[in-house]
Amino acid sequence: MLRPQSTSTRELLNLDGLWDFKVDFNGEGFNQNWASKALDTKLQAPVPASYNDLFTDTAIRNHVGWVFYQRTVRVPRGFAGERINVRVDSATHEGIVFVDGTEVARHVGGYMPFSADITDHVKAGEEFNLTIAVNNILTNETIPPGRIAVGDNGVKQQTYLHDFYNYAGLARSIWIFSVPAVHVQDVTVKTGFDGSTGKVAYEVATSTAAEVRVTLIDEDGKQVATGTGATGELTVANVKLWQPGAAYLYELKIEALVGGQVADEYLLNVGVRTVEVRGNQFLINNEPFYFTGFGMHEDHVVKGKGHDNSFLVNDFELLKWVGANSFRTSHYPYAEEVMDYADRHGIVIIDETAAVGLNQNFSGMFGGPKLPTFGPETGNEKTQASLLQAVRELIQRDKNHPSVVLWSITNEAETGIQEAVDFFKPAFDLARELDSRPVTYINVMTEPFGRCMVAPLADVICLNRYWGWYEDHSDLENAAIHFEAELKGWTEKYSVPFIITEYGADTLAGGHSIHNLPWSEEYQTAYLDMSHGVFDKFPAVVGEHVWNFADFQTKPGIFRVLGNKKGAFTRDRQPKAAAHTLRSRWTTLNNRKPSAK
Ligand code: GCB
Repeated sequence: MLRPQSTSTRELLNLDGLWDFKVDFNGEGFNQNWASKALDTKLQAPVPASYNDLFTDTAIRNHVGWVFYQRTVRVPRGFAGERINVRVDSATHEGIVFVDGTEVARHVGGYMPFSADITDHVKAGEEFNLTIAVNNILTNETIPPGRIAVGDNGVKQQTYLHDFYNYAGLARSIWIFSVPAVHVQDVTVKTGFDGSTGKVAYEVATSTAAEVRVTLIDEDGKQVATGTGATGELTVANVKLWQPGAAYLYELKIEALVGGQVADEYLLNVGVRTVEVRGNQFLINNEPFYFTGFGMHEDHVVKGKGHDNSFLVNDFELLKWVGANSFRTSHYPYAEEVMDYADRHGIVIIDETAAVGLNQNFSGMFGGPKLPTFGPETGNEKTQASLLQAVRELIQRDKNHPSVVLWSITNEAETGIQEAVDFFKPAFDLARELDSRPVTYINVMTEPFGRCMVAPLADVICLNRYWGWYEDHSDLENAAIHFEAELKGWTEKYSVPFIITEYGADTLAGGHSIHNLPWSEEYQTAYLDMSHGVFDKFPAVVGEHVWNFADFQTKPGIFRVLGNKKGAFTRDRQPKAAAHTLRSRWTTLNNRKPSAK
């Protein structure tokens, strides 16, 4: 799905701002047709933002079900004669869009965009009533999965098997945009190079038959290659590569022509780079790449998962300051603005679906009955179909980002049983059918190398390990021994690169201990030093992502003290001592392991 944009042939109107907002406490919003008239409410909610932390009313925060957002929109006069569309960058977890009370779009999956052609429902120059109903419910058939329980007090409760809080609402932008009747519908680029000659293979889909012309423009605005036809390969002399930490972006201008006249123009940023797994190395542009960085979250005070460009810039500034060259979109796809910014600033991304919590072994910790992870009431064919949809939509949305180097299918699923292979193999196959990037999954500590059956499906094995925290708590000497023994086992069994995608210790900023007691800043730094000492012994370990970049909000009712405190930064982005420890290690690594230098 192409991001809407404003070009010489396209108009774009952003609908961010305060919307009328009403919580459907009694489940009557659809029966009473709330979308067909002005919402009877005094509440307003900002878009983009999760709604949960905005209000003082606890019932809103804890609501399980639908909420309604509404505003009037005047269609700009300049949209006249064009196809008019509405686009929702995300609605967590299900969204239904109504134009003057008529449903025009519906989508399940809380972190993906969807759009609808509303030309037949609106008129340029006139107003219409736009309502978006949003549902936060997670079931065994959604990704991520969850379960609704009803307490003895008769109140519905949402449970789920991941620790981050289930923020909901319209956390990303809403747009209307116009495209000409004949327009560019999709474009896929694949890049490579041979010596100093770059290659940009492209494939363009148009709404109806049209001629296609493409032009590649460098950062100085100079045209460096042109092509015609819906598919082709452009050659770029003296190519400037997209490099981690040193991004270079060309602009690909794609034109759809009818009778020699330009009907539509679309612009795409293109970074020329290659990604390859060779033996136990991860190569970017044929050079071994060592991942330094974090698992992150879209998480901020008040806005929850609401996208905000100020926080975006500041988070990337902190990544740069600490020497991080990469991050993982744990545990769901992030806003498209984040992906674009990473492209522009040379930050490498492991791009993850929202398939987190497919593991009933965690039900003890998170609450809920202990059921089999895969079965009629839990992960079934419908869940699997949702996972495949998640993989398809992720790749469809993010395939052209040079920053994305690896697809992550799932985080910490149960993988030691044959049902897991049956469940996940189609998702690996689909990712490989849709794209050429390597594919990974994130292995949980309870599925070690002797047990996990999904590992053979992966091009890269990612390990989340908490030696010294959940195991060998406060005992770093034994943690080091066990960590090393485990990595030895994995790296002897599988000849692939390994990335430690989580390791971390909860830490109270300002907590100190001369004895390195857990939760102190001293313990967090000692824990990191211990872990790094272990990683450096293994050439096959090609990356380290600390859990987490910053402290974040968690599900109520689990063993967290006002949130997960494993951040190297606090929730308001101030450095703990660990951030300085990481900075001194990572700023000297320069994308390479010390042992590889
Ligand atoms: C994990 C999960 C992550 C949690 C983390 C923790 O293994 O992947 O979502 O937040 O552990 O802190 O327990």
